[in-house]
Formats: sequence, C-alpha cells, structure tokens
Amino acid sequence: MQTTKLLFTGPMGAGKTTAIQLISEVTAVKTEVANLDRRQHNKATTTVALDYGELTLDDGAKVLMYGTPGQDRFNFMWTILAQGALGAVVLLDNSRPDPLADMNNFLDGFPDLVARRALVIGVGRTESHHRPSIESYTQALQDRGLLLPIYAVDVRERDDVLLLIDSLLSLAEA
Ligand SMILES: Nc1nc2c(ncn2[C@@H]2O[C@H](COP(=O)(O)OP(=O)(O)OP(=O)(O)O)[C@@H](O)[C@H]2O)c(=O)[nH]1
Ligand SMILES: [Mg+2]
Repeated sequence: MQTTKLLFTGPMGAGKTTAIQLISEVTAVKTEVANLDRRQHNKATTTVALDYGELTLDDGAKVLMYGTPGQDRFNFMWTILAQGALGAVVLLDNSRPDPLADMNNFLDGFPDLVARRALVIGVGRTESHHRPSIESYTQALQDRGLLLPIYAVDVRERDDVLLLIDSLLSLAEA
C-alpha cells in the first residue's frame, strides 16, 4: 500500500495542530505545552516538537501528516520534519501583522519543496480579515516566480483541510 508523508507548517496559531487533530483517524500525537509567548499569539498552548496524524484516502493510500511548531525558536525542526515529505501545506493567518512576510518566511525555510513546487497555501481568518487579498498572495508568489495553489480556508472545517491535502497530492502527481 502506498504511504505518503505530508508536512503542515506555518506561523504560530495558524492552525496546524487543529487541522491534523481534526482529520487524523488515529489519536493524533500532540506535543503541546502552555503558551508563554502570548505576545505572538494569545492561545493557551503551543506545539514544541511536532504534530502527527494519519489518514487513509478512498483509494487505500495512507497519508502521514506531520506538523511543525510555529514558534521561531523551533525553526531547527523544519528541516528534520520535512525529510522525505512529498509536499507541504503552508497555513497562514490573515489576522497576523504581516501574513505575506510569513508566507515568504516559510517558503524560504523549505527550498527543496519550493524547487519541486510541492506546496499549497491555505489562508485562514480571511472572513474577519479581508486583507491581504488572495490576489496579493498570488502576486507575492508570482514575484518569486511561483504559481502555487492558494485557498482561503477554515482549518476547523474538515472539508477545507481535505481540500488542501487533495490539492497537494494532485500537484505532486502532476
Ligand atoms: N475564529 C477562528 N479561529 C480559527 C480559525 N482557524 C483556526 N482557528 C483557531 O486558531 C487556533 C489555532 O491553534 P493551533 O491549532 O494550536 O495552531 P498551531 O498552528 O498549531 O500553533 P503553534 O503550534 O503554536 O504554532 C485554534 O484555537 C483554532 O480553533 C478561523 O478561521 N477563525
Ligand atoms: Mg501546533
């Protein structure tokens, strides 16, 4: 049976843990601790090592989902977790101070995936925060010579998370 590893990354509070928890069919692995960095994001806990979950697709293929921590001090985990990944979902949060800079920061962090064009972008909280628009993300990607799928999502919705995964898998197969 085919097994594929996918990565979920993005800044603190974008919803990596939420997304993996929601769609994993095994009890997802969480490494949450109390969040002492309330300036970056005002939520109770934050990931310090990784998230892990599994999903079986309709065709029987298995997807192993790994999530990175969002705090800058854990950047060293990015390369470790990206090893062997077919592609990555970059989750962004439109309510953060500079989500376009966040996107560029994460693209810079995964040069191998960028070279393979194996990334999809999911932008959260667009309903409460209209700007930047999806078009400005597309433009920012274009400025880097990239054309990647980009969606406005709510990672608390199962279908939105599945859309990101389906999109990434079809991109990787193409
Ligand atoms: N109101 C609102 N809340 C959202 C939306 N998307 C995600 N959330 C919430 O934002 C929080 C995201 O938290 P986590 O899943 O811990 O985020 P994370 O990316 O794993 O964060 P770190 O591990 O700290 O990097 C959760 O409480 C979600 O319910 C949205 O579109 N609207
Ligand atoms: Mg997390």
